[in-house]
Amino acid sequence: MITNTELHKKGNQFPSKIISCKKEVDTLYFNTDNGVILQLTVLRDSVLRFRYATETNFETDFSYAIDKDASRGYNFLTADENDEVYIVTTSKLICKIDKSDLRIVIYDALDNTIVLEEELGFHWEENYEKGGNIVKMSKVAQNGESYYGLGDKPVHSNLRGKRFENWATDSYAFGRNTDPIYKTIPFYIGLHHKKSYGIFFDNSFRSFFDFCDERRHITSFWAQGGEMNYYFIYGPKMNDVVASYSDLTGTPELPPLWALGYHQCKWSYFPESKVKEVAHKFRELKIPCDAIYLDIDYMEGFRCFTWNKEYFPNPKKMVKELSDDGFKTVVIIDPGIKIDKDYQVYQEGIENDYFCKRADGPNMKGKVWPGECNFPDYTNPNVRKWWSGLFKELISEIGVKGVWNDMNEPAVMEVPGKTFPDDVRHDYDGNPCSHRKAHNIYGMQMAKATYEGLKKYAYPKRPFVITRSAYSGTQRYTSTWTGDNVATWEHLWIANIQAQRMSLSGYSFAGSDIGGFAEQPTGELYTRWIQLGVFHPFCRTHSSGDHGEQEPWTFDEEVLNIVRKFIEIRYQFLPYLYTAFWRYINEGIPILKSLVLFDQDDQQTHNRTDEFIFGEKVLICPIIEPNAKGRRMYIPKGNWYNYWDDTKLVGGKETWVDADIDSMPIFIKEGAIIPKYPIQQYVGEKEIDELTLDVYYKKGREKSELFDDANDGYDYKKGRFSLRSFNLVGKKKELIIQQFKSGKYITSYKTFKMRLHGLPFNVTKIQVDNEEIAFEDVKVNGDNTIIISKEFTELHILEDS
Ligand code: MIG
Repeated sequence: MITNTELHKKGNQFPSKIISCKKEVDTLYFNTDNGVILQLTVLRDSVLRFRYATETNFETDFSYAIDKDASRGYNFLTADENDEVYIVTTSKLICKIDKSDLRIVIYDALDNTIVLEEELGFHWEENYEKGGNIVKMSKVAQNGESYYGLGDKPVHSNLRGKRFENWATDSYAFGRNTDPIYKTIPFYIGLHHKKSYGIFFDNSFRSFFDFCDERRHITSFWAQGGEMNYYFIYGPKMNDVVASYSDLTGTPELPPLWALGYHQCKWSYFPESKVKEVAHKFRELKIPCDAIYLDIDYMEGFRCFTWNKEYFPNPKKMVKELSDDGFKTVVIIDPGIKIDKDYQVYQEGIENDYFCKRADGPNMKGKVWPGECNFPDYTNPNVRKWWSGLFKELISEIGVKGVWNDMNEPAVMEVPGKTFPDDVRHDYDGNPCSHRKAHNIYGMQMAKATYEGLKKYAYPKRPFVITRSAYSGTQRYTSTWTGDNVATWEHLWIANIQAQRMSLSGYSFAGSDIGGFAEQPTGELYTRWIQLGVFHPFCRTHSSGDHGEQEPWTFDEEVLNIVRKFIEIRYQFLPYLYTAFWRYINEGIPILKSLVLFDQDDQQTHNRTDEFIFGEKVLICPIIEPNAKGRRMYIPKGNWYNYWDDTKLVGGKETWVDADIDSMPIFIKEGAIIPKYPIQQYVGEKEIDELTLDVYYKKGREKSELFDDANDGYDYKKGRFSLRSFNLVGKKKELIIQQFKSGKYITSYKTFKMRLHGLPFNVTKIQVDNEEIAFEDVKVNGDNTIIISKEFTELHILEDS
């Protein structure tokens, strides 16, 4: 293995002294005596980009990760120098570049403390075998520093003390600490002295991160090719670090609301009668469900864009019938195209030269489900265009609503490395390269092409895509799941960690195979998994099928009832989740918040793994052990209501929480206003004529939001959304709620049903917009419910003295 920081390692080369510096608008160029160039760009007051070239010049500046709409612009920028250093100052940061060796130290501009300090800084080793450099960077780990992020790594939340590799890998039945697995998100967050920053190493080659593993106080990262090219993102709030990273690499558009419902999947449901039987059972047993998936067996010999006519004689009719019953059909599409001269997709690929090639010319050939296959080069824009077009029939004719991209690491069977050989050629959008560079972004470009096809043919509805492999930025196009997990308790822990980590890594729309893909969960494990899964942005049961059944009714009556209850909870929380999604797409705020992100100043949160905040105000902690009647958990600072019985709890400590099999620890932050839908069997089943608001009294102030729109389509982009923000002010004998409205969308509901929790006084008077309302109209003191027009501006609930 290549090690980065061992000084003795022969071959490391370092920049020498700076001989010149020039500034062009927001970019500075530093040239060293031995020919190294540092390009430092100030993207924003808190975001700096560092790029290094070792020979004459830089590569073409091209990235799949960076969003074309990423913000640029700063309030303040000066460049200075003294005898030792150049000094670049923004309103947030001071960056000093050592004249003798190009090493960098970054300070917080407000208090002059060190945020990030280089150890060896940039260095490199020539790669005589493959060409180019192995590019390296090492930093000093500050006292008490912890590290987070890196996408789907199935390890403890704090990455300190470990080394990681980024190389997208099909990892059937991976386990705790397996590395690498499916995704490559080379973005981490450091936290020390209550300050947080991020590093995004935008290099798609195989890369490594070492957090004080090789040497105790050193953090380093390196890649087997390409440029040292990274972004430094300052917080100091972790929330702002993630938001800035999301701004840089993008967020998705809103998904159709049904995509946030419950999904049922298996490898595979076939024939048609089986699909219908499963769908029918959901309705019969009244378990809400929005989507059903067809895995590879729906195809004719695993040929993408075909149907097995024996199992599915009339797909259009089936999809229509499912749709009439509220089910959206999602189908799998893999990258491998069967080599079969009678198969049209293959013919088109050959005729137009769309497949990836080996270095010496022949098409890349590999075995996957259909047998010997060729693989489209999704890094070629023409290929992506062709691929997008292939979805026309599935989407506009047959009525499929979502597409599931699997095997796109890319996975190849029966070969060493389980993927393409290094010499395979890619277009890389006009920057031809080998698979060493394109591997980690291959799945992303496939998902992008799929998304573009769906978007076109689903219009004016929104597309839904899910991918297994991903690189930074893939969140712009598609949701994702965590791959082939196992039905074990350890994997329930992993699922929880991964969903949180993905959220912290800018990729909120993620979830695990509920119940485990491989092997068979007990009813208890399945129940505990559903309880967690309904609080993940993507919520789907999936299993490999060869280990028995995994539908909610295949365990026993008790499991069925609990599973139904929790899926119903998810459907009730949909407007709350949708609002969190909207904040995510607009502001880059992660939907799941690990406790460290929620309260980084509280040292207790730095090494927590299980507890997290769902949206803004709901604290969740799954039960991840068998035979539990509850568990110990950390309640973050603040006051919380137990969701189940409204008892109040003061945070800032560990505590035991009861949670028998039909329950789990759920707490609501005081002052929260949580919007809820009635239970529906699928999104849109009912016209919502009244929206419930669960109002949790707090002494003091709290702000909550509610976002609504048509739940599909693009009108929200033209201002046809409804955003309500609620200011709650609680006093000793009074509760005031003010509402501020914006947007042009008219919601279907006309009234709010407010359920008041934890009022410390007896209500004797209610005023809406300065008018008293009669008590007959409301049910206060009985079940503490008030029904009120959605148009109210100010509500006073009080006890008259
Ligand atoms: O080699 O399509 O992760 O979700 O059910 C297995 C069959 C291929 C792996 C995916 C899994 C899917 C399965 N696929």
